[in-house]
Amino acid sequence: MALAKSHLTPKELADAIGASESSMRRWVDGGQIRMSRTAGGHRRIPVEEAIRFIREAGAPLVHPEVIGLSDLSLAAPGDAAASDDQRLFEALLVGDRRLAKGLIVSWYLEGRSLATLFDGPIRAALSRLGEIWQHEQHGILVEHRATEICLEILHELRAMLSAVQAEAPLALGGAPEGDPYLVPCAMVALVLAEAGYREVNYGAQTPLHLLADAAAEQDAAVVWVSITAPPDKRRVERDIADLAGRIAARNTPIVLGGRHAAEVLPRALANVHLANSMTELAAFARGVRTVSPPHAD
Ligand code: B12
Repeated sequence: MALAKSHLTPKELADAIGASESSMRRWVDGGQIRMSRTAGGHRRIPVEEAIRFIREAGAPLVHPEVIGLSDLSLAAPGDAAASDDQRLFEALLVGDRRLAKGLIVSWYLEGRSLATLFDGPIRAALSRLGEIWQHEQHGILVEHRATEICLEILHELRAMLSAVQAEAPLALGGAPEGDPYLVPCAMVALVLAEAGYREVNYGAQTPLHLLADAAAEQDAAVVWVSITAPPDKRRVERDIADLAGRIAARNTPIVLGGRHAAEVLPRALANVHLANSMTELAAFARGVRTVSPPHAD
């Protein structure tokens, strides 16, 4: 994990964002920044809390290295003419892991939601990279390397999110057997974590009938399935209908998404929902939390 520290002193956060210690004291006293105390009584800021504050206050991170994010300096706006999509595409095209991470993490720290980044520059870059192999064989290597870099960045973003409460509702899911796509699954898990869910991502190639058992055992509030590979339509639709039927008794919704999800959407099942993007998923997740009291915080 890239974050060098789990906690910062107030002075370290002040240095990182170029603020004075008196401003920091004001924010702490005003409750804008939550602190904990060491056994010796010293004030410490959990690094995820520092990140939340930076995002919400729009504070510039002038010394990212103080919180272990030195790669962000690479992402300083360079070629003003290049769009975000283009800059990320180029970084992934040449396998520049540090720049790709610097770009995504700095956009996140500017306050952009994970869902917007996933539906926007990351999806666009992977989509373009996915075209290359059709013309040049080495495109396969480029695509594999870019996928691996994206997965690493998604793991790093996970570590930057505020801790989810132990009693938060649980969301679990994965992609069905025959579907090898890991990035969409990791994105779903992150969007749900950002929306305040505890999440379990079973990832690619998951037998769907096992999700029903897991949902019952773990009292899941939401089950999700990502369908990115062209599915065996009849089998996957039947598996989804079975899964939906088994979790319906507990009023658990199932949310389907992914480029081929619409093809396996069982008809007339009230607890099955289709979401076309991570942004729609985030809205759906917030909706479930507000209408289902047993799972609310
Ligand atoms: C990386 C990749 C692979 C990797 C995956 C590695 C891994 N372990 O994850 C590997 C190498 C395995 C692979 C294999 C193949 N691939 Co491929 N692959 C891609 C690529 C470049 C990126 C996929 C990705 O992760 N995208 C990022 C995701 C997040 O974006 P997304 O899929 O658009 O998802 C968005 C929405 O659908 C939604 N969403 C997704 N899931 C969910 C879930 C929920 C619950 C919700 C709410 C929303 C949601 O949100 C996302 C963000 O906006 C795509 C290109 C592309 N356009 O996506 C090709 C692509 C999907 N692959 C393609 C092909 C042809 C193949 C192969 C057949 C190649 C081959 N000849 O072997 C195989 C088949 C594999 C299989 N079993 O089906 C084609 C598919 C064409 C089609 N008709 O569907 C594509 C489009 C490339 C292309 N332009 O030709 N691939």
